[in-house]
Parts: sequence; C-alpha cells; structure tokens
Amino acid sequence: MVKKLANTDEMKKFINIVSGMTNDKGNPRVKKIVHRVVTDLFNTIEDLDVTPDEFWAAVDYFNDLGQVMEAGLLTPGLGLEHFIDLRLDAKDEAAGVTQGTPRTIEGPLYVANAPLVKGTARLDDGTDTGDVLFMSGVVRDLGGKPVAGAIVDVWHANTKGLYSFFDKTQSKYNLRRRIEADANGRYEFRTIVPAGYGCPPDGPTQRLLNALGRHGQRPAHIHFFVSAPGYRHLTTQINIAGDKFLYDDFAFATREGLIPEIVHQSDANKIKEKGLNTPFDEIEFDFALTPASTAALDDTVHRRRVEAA
Ligand code: MBD
Ligand code: FE
Repeated sequence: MVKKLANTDEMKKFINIVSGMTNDKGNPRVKKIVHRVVTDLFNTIEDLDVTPDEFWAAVDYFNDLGQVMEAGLLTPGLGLEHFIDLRLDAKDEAAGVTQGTPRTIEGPLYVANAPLVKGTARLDDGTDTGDVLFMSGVVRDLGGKPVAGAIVDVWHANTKGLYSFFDKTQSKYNLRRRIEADANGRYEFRTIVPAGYGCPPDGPTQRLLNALGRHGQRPAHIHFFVSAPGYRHLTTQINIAGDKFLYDDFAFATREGLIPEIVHQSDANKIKEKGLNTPFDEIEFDFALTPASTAALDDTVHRRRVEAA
C-alpha cells in the first residue's frame, strides 16, 4: 500500500505554494478557487490511482477542446451549465423571490447584436425549406401587466440543427433577431421549425460522451434572452413538443413550463390569410419577467460572446 500523499503536511504546504497562498500578490479569490481545485485533483489522482497515461490523455484533451472551441459545449454536456441554473433557482427560493418564466441554459451558440426589429420579425432568410413557424406572445411582469418595449433576443438552429455564424454556409444573422415588443408587450416572428442539435461527431465533446456511453443530441429548441429596464435579464429556451430527445437532452435544458403546444394549421383559409400555400405551425408563448428589485443576485449574463464581424 502506497501511503496517501495528498493529506500530508508536506503536500498541504506544496499546494499552498502552488496556489499562491504564500505570497501577498495576485487575486485572493482566484487563489482560493485554485487551491480547492488543485487539492481536489490531487485527491482524485491519488484515490483513483490515475496513471500517467490517463493524466496526459486528459492534458491533450483540454488542448483538443480549446483548439476547436468546444469548452462551451462540454460544459452543458457535463451538466455544469444546468447546475449553475439550479443554484440560481435555489438562491431565489431561499430569498423568497418568485420567478417568472423559468430560466434555462444559454449554450455556446449565441451571437450578439442581431438586427433589431420592432414588433414583428422574420428570422429566416427564405433558403431553408423547413415548416413555417409563427411564434408570438406577450412579455409580462409577474402581475400579468405587459412590459412595453421589452427586447426579445431570439436565436435557433436551421433544419440541419446548425446555427448561423458557426455554420458559415448560412447568411449573416440567419435565424437570429432582436425583437422590440410593442406598446402592449407583444412580440411576433415568422421562422422555420428548427431541428435538434447534435455535437460534432468527431469532436472532443462527443469523444468524451462516447466514453460515457452517451449521445450528444439536443431536442429542437429556440433560445431567448428577454430583457427590459427594471427587470432581470431572462435566459431561456422553448422546446418543440414531440421531439424524440425532449426528455433526453444531452445538455439537460428541458424544463417544465418551457414546452408550449405547437399547433399545426392546415386550414386553407388560415394558410391563405398568412400568404402561404402550405400548412404551417404556430406557438403562443408569453414571457414573465422578474423585477430587478427583487433579484437576490446578479443574474446578468456573463458568458463570453461572439460578435459576427
Ligand atoms: C446548442 O444548440 C445548445 O443550445 C447547447 C446548450 C449546446 C449545444 C448546442
Ligand atoms: Fe441551441
């Protein structure tokens, strides 16, 4: 039996030096976190008898992740992004804050500064032959009062499950808009029904998922940031009901209250009314915003964002 190193006084001193605890420079918060993470890693390596080969495979893995920018994809895959949501929920509950529309993860595919449109928008550029979807609703406060001028920042995948900007075959800001709700808090858009997303099959995220015996699929979904002065920034998604992966999301984002009914309209008059010649789908969904004054914590988005050049 090899003696356990991680808990010895010598190792504790070593980890203190590693994490800068023995100097008076740097950032105390960073030191505290690094100290904890390094301690936990030492213990993990020791308790699980991680071999040098396993260790160096993990180092290579991080490099691979960074090389293809998949750190933000692995994070939801390991449930960490959902865990952050659960913690925010728990803090709200402890503070007695009533939440409006449930939050759920942002994911790695947002692009800032999509075109800003008043009231009604068309998200698709007309090149995707997916089913036409009209989605609309009202942004309200917790009392049900409309929030005039709220910004509904929406983004979603095409029928291949791919997002513009990341998928360079799509036009700039395709399937992405910021919609300014009207005086009655109403927003509306026309788009196409997205398909679910799948992790790049040859990428490092899917490689780890394979080792865990897991798939890397998400159910079809539409992302939203909803914001207005005096209210908390809401990060959420709605799911397309009926999707095979609805309750088997590799990113764990499906939540009660975020699965609106999708109504298939095949009535000839309704089709004509919309100026279409094929059946279409409709979703009605209202957002409820929590006042900023009741926020127990800063729920402002924090993620590093991509801006389309
Ligand atoms: C997505 O579209 C997504 O929303 C998340 C969370 C992860 C990968 C792809
Ligand atoms: Fe997504």
